[in-house]
Amino acid sequence: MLNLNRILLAFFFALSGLNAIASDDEIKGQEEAILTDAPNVPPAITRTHATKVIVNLEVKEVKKRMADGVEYVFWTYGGSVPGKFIRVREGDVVEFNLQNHPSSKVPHNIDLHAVTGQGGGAGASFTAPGHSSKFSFKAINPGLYVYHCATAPVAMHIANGMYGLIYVQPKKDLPKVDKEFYVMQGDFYTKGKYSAPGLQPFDMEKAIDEHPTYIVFNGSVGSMTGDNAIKAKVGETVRFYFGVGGPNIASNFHVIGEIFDRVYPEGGTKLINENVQTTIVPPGGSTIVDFKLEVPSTLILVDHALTRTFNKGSLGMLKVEGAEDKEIYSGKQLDEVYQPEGSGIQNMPDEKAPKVVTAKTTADRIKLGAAIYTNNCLACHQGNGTGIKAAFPPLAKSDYLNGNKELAIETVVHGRSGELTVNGEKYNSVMPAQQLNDEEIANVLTYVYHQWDNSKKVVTPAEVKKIRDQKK
Ligand code: HEC
Ligand SMILES: [Cu+2]
Repeated sequence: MLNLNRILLAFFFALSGLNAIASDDEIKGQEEAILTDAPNVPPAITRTHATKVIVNLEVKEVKKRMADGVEYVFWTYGGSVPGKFIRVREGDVVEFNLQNHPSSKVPHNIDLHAVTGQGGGAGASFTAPGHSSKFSFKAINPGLYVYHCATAPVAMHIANGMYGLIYVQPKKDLPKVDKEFYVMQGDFYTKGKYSAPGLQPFDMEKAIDEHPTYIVFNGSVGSMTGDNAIKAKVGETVRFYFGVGGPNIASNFHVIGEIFDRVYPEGGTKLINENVQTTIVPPGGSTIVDFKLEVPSTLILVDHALTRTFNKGSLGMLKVEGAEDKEIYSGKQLDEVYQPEGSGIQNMPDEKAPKVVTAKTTADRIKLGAAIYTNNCLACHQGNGTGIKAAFPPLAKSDYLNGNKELAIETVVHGRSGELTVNGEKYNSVMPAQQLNDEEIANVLTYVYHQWDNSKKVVTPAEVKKIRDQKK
């Protein structure tokens, strides 16, 4: 008798337990998903029950800007790279409609890493140009998932931009933040070199060798710099939903000038790491990072494998405006001469000190200047003098440089900071004063003036000295 009672009791509790799950997971009503283009994220879902979510996503092959003067035919989910951000809630049933625009050249499909089922939906969504496919899945696992095309050759479809993120919001969502951003990194392979102008075709050989020409955030060089920079205010907390489409290159995601207060490694929802500088994100993987903005600055988003950032494009900016807090960050407090004893800068003459090579002709000056340029200027202003959009102004055909020799000399002698307009583009950064002598500055500037269709001015050491002396 006692046993039977126990069994009945257990049965009763089991039933009530089942009921609790059933009511939470019971599908009530339906709605169409709000889809957004990067860097925007759909609003948080506030409903507390599961529903049927209808996603309509259109695949389009479009010609778009890869970098200034460079175009590429991207294959997209929704018209841009990365594809539309999809947000659903844990427990929702998603009805997925994939349309392939009639102008597409090839069939496409979608493999969502949030799907439990054959191929993540790939087979069920295989869609010829001018057709539409439908399948549905239940979003059982919360987290941030990559989706991508899985039509052969898969790596090529991904290399052309076919990826995006789907966030399955946990029943109990992550803590609220003030602003959310959507960023994806991808590697691109073009026949021409980085920045080679015109419409660039895909290069399969470079892709197989994993030698990307471009590694960028949100589908192009400069997608989040200058006027496109994302913005927030001091005091706000921000969250990045960050993913890597690849196809091949993992990201060492880092924000210069901030620390991730919280990281949800690999886009999962269980583990939280705190106080992280750089987090690694594999192709086909993601991460969620949160941080509070304490002081105004321009934060720089990078792949910390830095030649990718300075030579292949993976650079973004988050402009933070608001009041300074000099205790958290003072800015420069001192700039004075440092000459430890025996450093020999003023304690001449030293027989062993290398003699300054003096150029006798303009040709000499240009030749000596070329080496100085490579060692002292190239890292920022680039080998071809084009600079980097919104970060380092161009020296090639620069109206600032070509317009006024004295200003150019002053820039190199004393460095400069603050707002500056070159060829109509605004810069607001810091150029450090160059530790070069008068002869060397004359040489490097003469070299620069004789490159890239510049105005062929000649700068002499006497002119440099004059400007150096003026500010003393
Ligand atoms: C660490 C990066 C860096 C290095 C190295 C550097 N610059 Fe600059 N340069 C800048 C930045 C940033 C600016 C814009 C500063 C501003 O916004 O006020 C600039 C501005 C200039 C300008 C004026 C703007 C223009 O485009 O005409 C000249 C000329 C110039 N630099 C020349 C040089 C030369 C020559 C060298 C090497 C001797 C050099 N720079 C090295 C970062 C750098
Ligand atoms: Cu495809």
